[in-house]
Amino acid sequence: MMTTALITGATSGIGKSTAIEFAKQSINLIICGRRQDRLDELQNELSTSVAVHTLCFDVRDKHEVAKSIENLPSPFNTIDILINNAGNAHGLDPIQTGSLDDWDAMIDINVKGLLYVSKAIIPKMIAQKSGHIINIGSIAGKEVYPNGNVYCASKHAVDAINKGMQMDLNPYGIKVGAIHPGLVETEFSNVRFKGDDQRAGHVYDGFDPLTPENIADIITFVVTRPYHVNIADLIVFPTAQASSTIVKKSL
Ligand code: NDP
Ligand code: 8X3
Repeated sequence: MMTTALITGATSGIGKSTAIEFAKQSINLIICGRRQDRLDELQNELSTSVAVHTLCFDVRDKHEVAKSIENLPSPFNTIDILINNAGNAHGLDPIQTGSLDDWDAMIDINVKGLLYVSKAIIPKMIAQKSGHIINIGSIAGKEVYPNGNVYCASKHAVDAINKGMQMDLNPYGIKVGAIHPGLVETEFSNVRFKGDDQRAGHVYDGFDPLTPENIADIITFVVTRPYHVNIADLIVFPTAQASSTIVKKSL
């Protein structure tokens, strides 16, 4: 049977690695992001093994999100798996000096964007009487760390939305689960520190962080379980990490 996954934030990091892993499992792909050149490159790479469709939209634009998903051509209009992954931290500042623009970005992308995409896809899954939604949360959605304030709030919201989706979609046989990574070396810190790549690199100094491939591997495990098995909530740390603030470094 043909399986199709829609992955948001597939131009980089966890989303891109997940697309690559899914292609190895013969899962057809709808890859999303704002950078069309990167989507095209990934489509070229993966379309030798699976069918790949690209959707270029900003998850903040609810009309664009709805239109793009509504107009998906066959066979991509049947979506079996949704990976709600697009998101980032913007800034790392104490609450008293945090930027309103950063706060807007995190709430609009990580929370409202996830909702807009879900809203467009859930009715399709209800009609199909099946589907699997994986929400990418964070350890920041389970605990709060200094200067993490609004990013942590956005990921706590993802945690709550995940639990709400589990309850509300239960009558329809739709699987819902969240994966909450600790420190993963992607473009995440480059975005958080607004292109200060030196500062971003230092986040991962002195220990072995998770790689996006590690998380993609786990997401692939989760989506390949039998349909009656739902991995509902999963925290993944690098071995060096015990909490948001406890990381064993060799420095
Ligand atoms: P990256 O910065 O490498 O990837 C982020 C992805 O999100 C990109 O593909 C980007 O695509 C997409 N994205 C960001 N903003 C938007 C937007 N407005 N509209 C559409 N797409 C958007 O980071 P990661 O891979 O690390 O992050 C993926 C998820 O994992 C995020 O939700 C993050 O919070 C979470 N996470 C990350 C951890 C880490 O340590 N790296 C740990 C825990 C959770 P484009 O720019 O092309 O739009
Ligand atoms: C990303 C991990 O610790 O920077 O969600 O919040 S952390």
